[in-house]
Amino acid sequence: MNKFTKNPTVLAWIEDMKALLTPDNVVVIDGSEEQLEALRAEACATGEMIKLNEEKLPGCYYHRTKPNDVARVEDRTFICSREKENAGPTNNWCDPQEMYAKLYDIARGTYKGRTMYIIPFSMGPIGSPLAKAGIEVTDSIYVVLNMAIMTRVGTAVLDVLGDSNDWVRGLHAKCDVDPEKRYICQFPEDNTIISVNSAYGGNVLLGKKCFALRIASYQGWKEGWMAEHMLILGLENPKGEVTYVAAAFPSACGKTNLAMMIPPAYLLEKGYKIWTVGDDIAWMRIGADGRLYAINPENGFFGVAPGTNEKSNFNALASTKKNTIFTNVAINNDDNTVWWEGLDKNPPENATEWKGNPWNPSMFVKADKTTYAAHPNSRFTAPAVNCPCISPEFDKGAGVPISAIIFGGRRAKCTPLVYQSKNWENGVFVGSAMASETTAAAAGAVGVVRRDPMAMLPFCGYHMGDYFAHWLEMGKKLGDKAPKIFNVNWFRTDDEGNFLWPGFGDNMRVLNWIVDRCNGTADAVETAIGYVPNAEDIDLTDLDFDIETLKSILAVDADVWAKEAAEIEEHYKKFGDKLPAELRAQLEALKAAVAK
Ligand code: GTP
Ligand code: SPV
Ligand code: MN
Repeated sequence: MNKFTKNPTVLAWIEDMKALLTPDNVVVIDGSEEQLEALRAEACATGEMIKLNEEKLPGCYYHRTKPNDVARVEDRTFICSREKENAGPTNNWCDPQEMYAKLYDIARGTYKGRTMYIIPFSMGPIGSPLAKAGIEVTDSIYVVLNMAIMTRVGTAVLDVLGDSNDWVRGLHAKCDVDPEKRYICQFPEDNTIISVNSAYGGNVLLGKKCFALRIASYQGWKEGWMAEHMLILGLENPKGEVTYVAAAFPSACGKTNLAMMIPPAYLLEKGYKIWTVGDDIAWMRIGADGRLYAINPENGFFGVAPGTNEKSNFNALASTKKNTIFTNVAINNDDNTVWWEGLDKNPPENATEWKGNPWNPSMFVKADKTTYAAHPNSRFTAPAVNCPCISPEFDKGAGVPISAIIFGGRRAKCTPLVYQSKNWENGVFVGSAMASETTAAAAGAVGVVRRDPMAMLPFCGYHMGDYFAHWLEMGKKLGDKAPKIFNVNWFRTDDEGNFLWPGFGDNMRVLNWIVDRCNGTADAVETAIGYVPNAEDIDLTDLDFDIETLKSILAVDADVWAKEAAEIEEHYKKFGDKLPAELRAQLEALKAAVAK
C-alpha cells in the first residue's frame, strides 16, 4: 500500500486519515476490473448491493440508501472559507478550524472494523490539460463502485499527478448515517472536502457537486475559468456541421433529458442529430482561438430514474442496460429487474419498493408520493460509454467550442418558452435572476419558486456577487467570441397544472431556433426582456400543437414582468455592494422597459 505513490503531500494526508479514522484495512483502488469485480462480490455478500438479472441487465446492481438519506441536504452543506464574507449570503458558513474540529470529532475512529478505500480519481480525461485530480477516502464500497463509473479512477491518476500538490482531498465517512450529525463541508482555500453521516450520491460522490462545482467554481474564479452546473450537447445539422451548446437548469429540471434528446422524426430524416458531451457539469476555459471551450469532467451519468422511459429519453434508458448501479428504485421480484414510476405502463405485481417493503400496483395513489414504488429522486449510475449518442469529443479532453449558453428552469407562469438575451451582460443578468420551482433532488419542500442563479445556488463555492462579477469578466475577455445567451422554459402550465409544451424531443424545435440565431439565420422580435421568436419561427411540422397556444407561451406580459422585476430587486438586496453595477443597471433597464 505504501508503494502506490511517492507524492509526499498524498502520503502525508493518507497517514493523517489513517490516524484519524483507524481502519482495520486499507485498500488502494488501482482502477483494475478484477479489483472492482471483487468489491462487487463483497458488497453482494454483505447485502450492501444486490446483483440484478444478468441476462436482462448484465453487470447491473441495486442499492438502497436509508430513508432519511435520499437527496442532497442543502441546510447541512457548508462553505468553510476563512472569512465569512467569502462564502457570501447564499451559503452556510462556519469557521474552518471550528468545522475541522467538529468533523474530526464525528469521524474519529469510525473506520474501526471497516476498510478504508483510497480512490485516486481524475475529473476530466486523465492527462487532459483541463483535468484535475482528487483522492477520496471512504468506508463504503457503494461509493467506490459509483466513483468508478462517474470518474476516471485508479493509480494512473497519481502517475500523472507526480509530486504536485494540486489535488483535492476528499474524506467521506458513513458513520451511523445520523441525519443530526450529517455535514457536507467544502474548504475551498484548502482544496478539501469532508462529508460525514450520509451515503447518498450528491453528498458522497465527492468528485461531483463537492469538487467539480463547489471547489472548482472557486478554483475557476482564482484561475480564470468556469465550473458550471451545465449539460453540453452538439447539434449536428444535415450538412454535418456540429454546433455545441451548454445549458444550466436546476436539479431535476431536464439537463440529462436535453443532453440525450432524440429529434422529431422529420428532423431525423433530414439528417439532424444530437451528440451528448455531458449531462450535469461543464468546465469551460478560453481557448487559443479566443472562444470558450467546455469539457465534461465526469465519466458517467447519475441520472433521475422516474420519468425515464423509451419515449421520453431513449438514450438514457439504453445507457442503463449494462454495468449500471440503481439506487432507491423498485425491484421486480419476478425477474430480478428494476422498475420506477414512468418506466412503462406495466408496474410489477410482485415488487419490493425503495424502502424494502413488499409493493404492488394496488398500493399506488397518484397524489401520495409515499405510495410510490421508487423514490422521486431515485437514480441510475451509468457509464457514459453506454450512451448511444455519446459525442466522439467526449473523451478527448480538448473540449468543444460553445456557441450558445442556455439558462432555464421550472416556471409555471411568466417566463416564455424561449428568448435570447440582448448581449452577454444582459445574459448574465438573466442567469443571475433565474428562478425555478424546487424538486426532489434536495431535501425540503417541492414546488416552491426560488431564485437559483445560473442553477448554481447550492453549488457556488464562494460569494455569489463575486461569481456574477467573474461571469462579467469572462464576457469581457471573450468579447465578440462570447457565446450567445438564451433562456428556456419547458414547464409552462395551463390552469389545471398540465404542461402546455410537449417538451423532451420536441425541444429540438427550440434548439434549432437557438442555433439559427447564433448563425444569424432566424428572426425574432425585440421585447422588454430580449429577443423572442415569432410563433412562425418555431417549426411545428408534424406536431399537434396549435399556434395560438405557442403564442401564449411566447408572450411577454408587461405586468407579470413588472412583478418579476420587483422580485429580482428583492433577490438582489442580499448581495449588497457585491452586486456588480452592470447588473443593477440591467435591472433598472428592465424596470423602465416594463413600466411603459
Ligand atoms: P439533475 O441530475 O438533478 O441535475 O437533473 P437534470 O437537470 O438532469 O434533470 P432530468 O433530465 O433528469 O429531468 C428531471 C425530470 O424532469 C424528469 O422527471 C423528466 O421527466 C422531467 N423533464 C425533463 N425534460 C422535460 C421536458 O422537456 N418537459 C417536461 N414536462 N418534463 C421534463
Ligand atoms: C443534482 O441534484 O443536481 C444532481 C444529483 O445532479 S446529485 O449528485 O445528488 O447532486
Ligand atoms: Mn445536477
